[in-house]
Amino acid sequence: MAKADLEKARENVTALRREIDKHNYYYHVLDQPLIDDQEFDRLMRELEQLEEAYPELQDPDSPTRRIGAKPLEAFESLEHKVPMLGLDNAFSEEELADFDARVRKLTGLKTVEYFCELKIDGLAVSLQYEGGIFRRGSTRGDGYTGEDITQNLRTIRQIPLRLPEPLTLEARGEVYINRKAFEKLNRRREEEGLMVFANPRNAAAGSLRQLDPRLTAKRPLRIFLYGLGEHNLELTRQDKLLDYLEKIQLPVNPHRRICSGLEEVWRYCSRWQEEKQELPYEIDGVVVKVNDLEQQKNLGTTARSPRWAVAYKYPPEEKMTRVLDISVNIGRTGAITPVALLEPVTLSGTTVRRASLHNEDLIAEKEIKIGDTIIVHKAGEIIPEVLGVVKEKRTGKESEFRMPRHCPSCGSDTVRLSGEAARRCLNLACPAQLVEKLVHFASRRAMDIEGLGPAVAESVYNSELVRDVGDLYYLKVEQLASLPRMAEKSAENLVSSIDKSRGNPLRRLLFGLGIRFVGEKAARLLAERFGTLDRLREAGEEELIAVEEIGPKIGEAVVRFFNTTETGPVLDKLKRAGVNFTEPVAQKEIGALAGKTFVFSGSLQAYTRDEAAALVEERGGRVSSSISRKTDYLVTGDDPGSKLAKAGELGVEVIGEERFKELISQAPAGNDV
Ligand code: 3BA
Repeated sequence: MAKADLEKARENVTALRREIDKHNYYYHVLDQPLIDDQEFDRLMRELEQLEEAYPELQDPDSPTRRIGAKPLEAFESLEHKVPMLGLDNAFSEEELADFDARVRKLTGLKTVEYFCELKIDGLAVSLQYEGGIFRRGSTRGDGYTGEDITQNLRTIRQIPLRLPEPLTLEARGEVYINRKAFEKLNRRREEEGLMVFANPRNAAAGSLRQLDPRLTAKRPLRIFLYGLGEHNLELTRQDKLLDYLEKIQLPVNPHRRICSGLEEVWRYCSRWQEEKQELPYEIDGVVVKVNDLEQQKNLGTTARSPRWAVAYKYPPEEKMTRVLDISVNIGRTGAITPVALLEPVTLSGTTVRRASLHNEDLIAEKEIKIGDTIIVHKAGEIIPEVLGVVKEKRTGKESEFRMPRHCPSCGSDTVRLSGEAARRCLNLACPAQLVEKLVHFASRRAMDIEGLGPAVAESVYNSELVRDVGDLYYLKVEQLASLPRMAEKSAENLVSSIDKSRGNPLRRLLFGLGIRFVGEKAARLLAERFGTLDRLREAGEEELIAVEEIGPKIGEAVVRFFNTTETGPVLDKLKRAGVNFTEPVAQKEIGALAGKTFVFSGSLQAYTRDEAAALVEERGGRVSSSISRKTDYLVTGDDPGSKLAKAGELGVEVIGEERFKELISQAPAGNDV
């Protein structure tokens, strides 16, 4: 009887899983739901209950098990058996024509048949299916090894956990986020005091990099597949490859087209330059591929990219809008930055409302007035920048902007020090500066205290609970919960993320302290060299600038920081609170080449640059791209170039490949610690 029950349940479970997989496909891939959400939820609950009642029927690939339970410690790396190469870019019609000319020359064809795909602005990933089951997924990484992000990819509903046929293949594509979903995500993060993402691509990348798949599951990630890695299919053309991916129910971008010859390709690129605004996601160009797979094979690849494909990249967008007003921001160093408040416009998919004007000289140089019509673009596709004023649009009602003579936060006089572009508030106790210092200290790359964004920082400052970063570690849940707009739960979360930050390595603390000129990199170098905050504190300028890549500007700023009267009490508070003041000893520091800096010039016979660099780093040495007095060895290969002369001038020891091999073999790689 029990046996019969189990068999019956097994049949039900199998049928339910099929049914749910089907609805997932119709809903998430085809965007044509067959049933409404309640009905779908009912099916899921039914399956969950059966799996609970019959544990022997549980299956890690059940649709109930998309989201893994445990966060990872770190991502494992995963080797790409077929490398995931990069794409060559073409930035103009002419460069596209060069690509076509080269393909025609190499194939001997008069007209080449191309296949054009929209270039999704996301993150390349690889999905491995074995016997139809999604087994592993990874990022592109350096093209040869990526990170195993299987847990995170499983949360993407568009990715089938099971294919309709028991195929073994590796599909490749791009994970992305729709523009609307991106804006919604950012609005929510802003409310929660979390760091907002600069663009949908960064949001997608950040989401895939979460160690906790439950967080990834909350992000609106999507995917388009466009290629194959390892597989044993018999395919002849790129267009058929995509049709095939579509047939096995993987999400494939519907906008794609065979174009015969350059002219048709160009028309396709131009058309989408006009129409890309209408798409729900961002594209940054068109990928043009030789359609015939045999021709692709004959064209082959270079070390970096296939010769049969090119990415035609759209020029960055520019838009006209109006300067509604100019306000100022006070930074953590007291620098006062003018910011243009703009009539909102969409630029490469996101709404732009503000653009930094950097300083008063720049405003004067560009002759920007309040009320002006201006042209904005995004520098590096991220940061909005005012390109110039459209003077023809002036009405005479525009008004001149003058930098405030008094700090809008504390009222002290603002001054412009000689040689500086910025006007500053010099009051070390200026509330706006102190709040910015807190925000910086808590930022992701510094102490990574989640939930301490600008709004919360201002609130804890105004409440007088916190005057400097040291006070953060003495905050109690009850104190925080009594602040306006702070829920009990958020207060608990904040205290626990502050608590967690106590254990951060010294380099994060150093960066977070906001010492002038000490960015992330300098902080890391100093932490690695001195090991503890106390030793760093004792170091003189001389000792500081002896560190590779630490110059006098940084050295002086560090000394000044420790000599400033405000510093001592803050460090004492941090120390008493049990904040970690040490840098964990990296394996590299105990290697046999510890402290030695190598620069490579020209190509080596036995190793690629990356391999040679890895050999040095495994032994505790460092590799730098430029030569300086602090370089220990210049390793020369074929065609060493100008670095050789520089080494001569600086008296740096020059060694050839043979000597390099000797050094490496005499200095075995450090053991794991
Ligand atoms: N097609 C990105 N690479 C792409 C397979 C080749 C390729 C891309 C593409 C190399 C897109 C480089 C990373 C990579 C898979 C390697 C596309 C897109 N085709 N449509 C020709 O939409 N962003 N990116 N991905 N292998």
